[in-house]
Amino acid sequence: MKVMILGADGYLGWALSLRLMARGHDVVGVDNFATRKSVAEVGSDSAIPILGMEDRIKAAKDIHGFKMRFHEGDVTRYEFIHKALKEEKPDTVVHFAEQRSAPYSMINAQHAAYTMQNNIVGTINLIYAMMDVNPSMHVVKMATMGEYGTPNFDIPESAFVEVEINGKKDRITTPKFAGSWYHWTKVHDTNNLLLANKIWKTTVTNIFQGPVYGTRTKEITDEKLHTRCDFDEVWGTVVNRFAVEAVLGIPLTAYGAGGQIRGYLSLEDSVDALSLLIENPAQKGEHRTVNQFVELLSINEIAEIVKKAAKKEGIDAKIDHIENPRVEADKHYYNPEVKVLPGLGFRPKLKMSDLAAQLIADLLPYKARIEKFRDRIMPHTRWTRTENAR
Ligand code: USQ
Repeated sequence: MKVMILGADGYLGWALSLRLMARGHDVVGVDNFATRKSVAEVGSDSAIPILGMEDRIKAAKDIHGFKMRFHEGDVTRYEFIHKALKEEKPDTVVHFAEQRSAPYSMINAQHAAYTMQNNIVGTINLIYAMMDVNPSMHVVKMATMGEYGTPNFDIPESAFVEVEINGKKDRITTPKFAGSWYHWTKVHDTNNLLLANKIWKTTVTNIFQGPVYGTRTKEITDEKLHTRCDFDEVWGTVVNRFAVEAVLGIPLTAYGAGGQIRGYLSLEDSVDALSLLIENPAQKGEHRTVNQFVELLSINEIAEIVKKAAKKEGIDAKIDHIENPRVEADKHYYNPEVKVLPGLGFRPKLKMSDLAAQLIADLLPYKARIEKFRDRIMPHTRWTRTENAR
């Protein structure tokens, strides 16, 4: 099938491009390189060096014989995305082309507004362009588990729930209470996609994914094929950050009491699950909701896993509980439902405890490179407004 990946230069986008080509799909990438620029803006870089897009595509051809086309451009420009869809006529569009960092969105008013504009406008443009070019296209949209926040109820894998208010019953959208401007952009996208489905019967898979970690997939067999791996306080996610901290000998930065629970999955499991959802599309006119993660773990459990893995690599990692720069519950109930992916045959391959040592081993050769960004590790982007005013 022909798949267009918006955000093909990103952590997931590049890894998924390789996986889909390995599975015989025709892949067209789209990206405006915003992540590269925004990571440089906060004075950081990927822990592992990555090639530019032209060289990546050449390496994928030389090493695996994959052929990939690429359009450079910004999905917030309607004419661009409309033209790309019209020219390529994909069966499926995967939408990853969003600002994906919660801390980045919390820096100040400009960063909050950029995140809102970039993410919400990009998705609206995709909806309209798809309706104009091919209304039955399958849109695979990256949402986030963080849309729900950490509610004191079981999170259903469903866009709607039934409620009774004053004795009257109705269906409402599943309640959400996200914890950053970034996470709220995803809630707004979800609502906009639900309206498109209601009025135009669009075909959508909306994926509520938890934080992803790791450096490898089956196709990343050569350093020329690496996907990015961020670790700084703005762009790094917790597991990759802990692994880098272990490599640098910095105590693992557990925020607050460390009882925050999220649903984690490895990069390999993420691209595996995404491929399944692409190859088993939503029914025509269906808005399919998918909760995507493998293990529920607390920050304290992750810190212990990384500490143990570091020991295998000869590193004696320490764990520090530092003041939480975010406003979030660090002791809470968390129980999201997961039935769609298992129903499609998704079987996770490895747990974090199996993979953490490999992640650290993959980062060790780049210790000198990462060392240059040591001062970008400790959190200074705070959710409290005054301290970030820049
Ligand atoms: N945390 C630490 N120490 C650190 C970094 C993070 O304790 O050094 C904690 C955070 O306070 C939070 C948890 O780890 O409780 C997860 O934070 P994260 O930075 O790994 O992930 P998050 O900001 O939630 O965002 C990431 C991706 C985002 C995706 C989201 C899925 O950047 O694109 O939507 O994971 S989820 O978390 O389920 O919303």
